Amino acid sequence: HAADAMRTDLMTITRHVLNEQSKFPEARGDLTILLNNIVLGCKFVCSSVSKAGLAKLIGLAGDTNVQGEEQKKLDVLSNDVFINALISSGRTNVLVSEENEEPIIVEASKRGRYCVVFDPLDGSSNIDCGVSIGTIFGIYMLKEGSAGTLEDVLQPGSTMVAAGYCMYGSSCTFVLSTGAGVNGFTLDPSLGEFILTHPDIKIPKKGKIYSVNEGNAKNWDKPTTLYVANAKFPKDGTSPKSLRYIGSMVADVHRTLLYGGIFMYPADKKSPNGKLRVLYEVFPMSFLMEQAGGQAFTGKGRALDIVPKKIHDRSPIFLGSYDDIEDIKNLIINGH
Ligand code: AHM
Ligand code: MG
Repeated sequence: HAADAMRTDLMTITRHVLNEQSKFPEARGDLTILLNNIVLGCKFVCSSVSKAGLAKLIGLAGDTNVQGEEQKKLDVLSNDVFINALISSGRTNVLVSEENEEPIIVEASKRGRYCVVFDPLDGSSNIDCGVSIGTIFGIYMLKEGSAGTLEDVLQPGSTMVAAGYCMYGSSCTFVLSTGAGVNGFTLDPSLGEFILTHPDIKIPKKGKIYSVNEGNAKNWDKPTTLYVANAKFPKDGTSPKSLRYIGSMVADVHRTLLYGGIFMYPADKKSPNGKLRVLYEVFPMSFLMEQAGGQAFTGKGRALDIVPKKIHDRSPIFLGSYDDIEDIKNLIINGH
């Protein structure tokens, strides 16, 4: 019976990644081990996020609690957890975190073949009010012959071997691509395991939602202004689009992936490069979008073709349903 089979034959994230890797005879299981450690970090953050409100009762973040120990802020705590999980996997080499000014070069005895770029807890303005936040990561393989330098992570996003995010929302959701489509997993708290719940995610070809911080409209350029005006007052007789903006990239991108539509953080007069960071925000999300059949565009070209110059570089980003990104491209290229 199919329904019973579903319940007794659990596709955990580890099993799924092992299956995917078995298609590559040269794979040594290193990526599986690395991803397992990332998953561990996400489980830890998930549990901490759900207790964040409680933690406030015994002492403010950054304060000392009743035991007299310093309480770490959630984003600092998450960063420490991920760095430890990544280094202890023995599979990493160069790490870039949003929380660290400089890249972390893993000590020789613990080095492996992978570089990981990550934002341990994105959407920090949403922590204190209980709105969804998330972890974003991208994985590069060390360049042929490299011992591990900054050059290994200053690569276009198209060379990533895997990317994903974990959303700490009403449930804890892990979305992953190793370059063969996108799959979504939900944490079963009773098992402590991520179970495949959204196999082979494909973004709808066209959406009915636009997602942008409209408070910046005063400083937008003409194409962005026109796009949003068209979304509200369509000239072709179609219904206006709905506006959804959470202000947590992981949550806004997750909704875009599942429901379709466009998410944008465009350039504006105050921020000519937008706000979002290329390596650990724009690249992983663009990788997932393309793998799900959508597009990611910077306003000038394909987002995954950017060659970052510095690890904390920013870029404008328009990502989402294939047709919706075509619309913004046409506006930028043709002015209508
Ligand atoms: P953060 O890394 O400081 O949390 O900022 C990134 C977040 C994204 O999650 C989100 O898409 C964006 O900032 C929202 O910015 P704004 O508040 O300007 O709309
Ligand atoms: Mg961030």
